[in-house]
Amino acid sequence: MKTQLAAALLASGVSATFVHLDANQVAFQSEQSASLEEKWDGLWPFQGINTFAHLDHHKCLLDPETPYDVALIGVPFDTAVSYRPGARFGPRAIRAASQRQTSLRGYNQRANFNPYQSWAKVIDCGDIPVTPVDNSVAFLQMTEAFKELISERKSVDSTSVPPRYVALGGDHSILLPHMRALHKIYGRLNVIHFDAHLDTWAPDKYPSFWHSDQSEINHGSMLWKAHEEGLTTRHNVHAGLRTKLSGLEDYEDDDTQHFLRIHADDIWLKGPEYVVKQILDTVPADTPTYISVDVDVLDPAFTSGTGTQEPGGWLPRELIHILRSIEGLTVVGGDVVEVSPAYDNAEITSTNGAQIAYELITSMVKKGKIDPSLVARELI
Ligand SMILES: [Mn+2]
Repeated sequence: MKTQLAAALLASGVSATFVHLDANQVAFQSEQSASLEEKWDGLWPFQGINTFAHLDHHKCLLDPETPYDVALIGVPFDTAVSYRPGARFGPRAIRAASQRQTSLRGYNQRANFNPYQSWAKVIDCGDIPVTPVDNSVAFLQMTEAFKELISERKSVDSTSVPPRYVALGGDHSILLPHMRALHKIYGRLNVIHFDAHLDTWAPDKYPSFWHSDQSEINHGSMLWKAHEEGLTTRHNVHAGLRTKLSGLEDYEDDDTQHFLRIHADDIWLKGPEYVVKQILDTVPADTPTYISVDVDVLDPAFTSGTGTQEPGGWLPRELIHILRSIEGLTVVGGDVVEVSPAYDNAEITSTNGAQIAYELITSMVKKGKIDPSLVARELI
């Protein structure tokens, strides 16, 4: 039996030295000398409780003293959608799809950088508890949570710069509470908005006789609301557009909100470098910038699991290339939204969502610490 085992192991390339040891003897020796961490802390990617990329989990809202530099925060909210609901399950799906990201296998070859083994402490802050039965309460909860997460705590290495977040949605309206909190720190923000849709629609573009304050905010009007509230600059970009419109007057409304529009077809008709140049020519590199990625910017072939599909979208490799090409911008926050796993096939959408979050984290850590002069004076 032992000879057969040796022959099989040799055939598989295992060294002869190992083959000569008795299997029980190896186990015994290892038990005598190894620490608990050596023996039991080596989970395979498919094992363990799912945090994003196996990062340490802290309930950051319950523990304001936990220091960190960049964090993931789940926002399981989807009651502002106009079509297919289900993105409340996005954060847990993205976390499950992120399991092949680990600090040991976290090196991003496109960026030549491992965001999980650098200066920044990167953690998973869990989810914001959001009610699914009252949107006015939900937006209050999300806004207060983001304010607490960002305003009330300091990052590890700096007393003057708050930590940064990549939010895992949730429908796209979660951008608004995130930007409200960031605005209190940095003032107006440039927005780079990867999406098939404009999301700058005024609420009356959704035809309904019935109206209330909370019906102003939905996942197609939150950028309009952000502009109304003075959260955005004049240097904003939509990228990947191919939405159907009410008419060209939608673009006139969009113009008043100071967005440059890059259409989905531009990436193959004019090329990826055209898209990169348009973004970099519009967004000043050293001013606070928010990157929001609706996964429906990708073609439905890669995003069955989303709420409002639009045929003719980008390839994942194209989106990744664009994100890598704008990594020099000053990203103070971002999100990945509209992953809706009930419609997803074979975790394709959620795996793309996890990759996008990884690219955003890579950019935020690679760029380095935020310049304290960007933080509003009275907050230092
Ligand atoms: Mn959107």
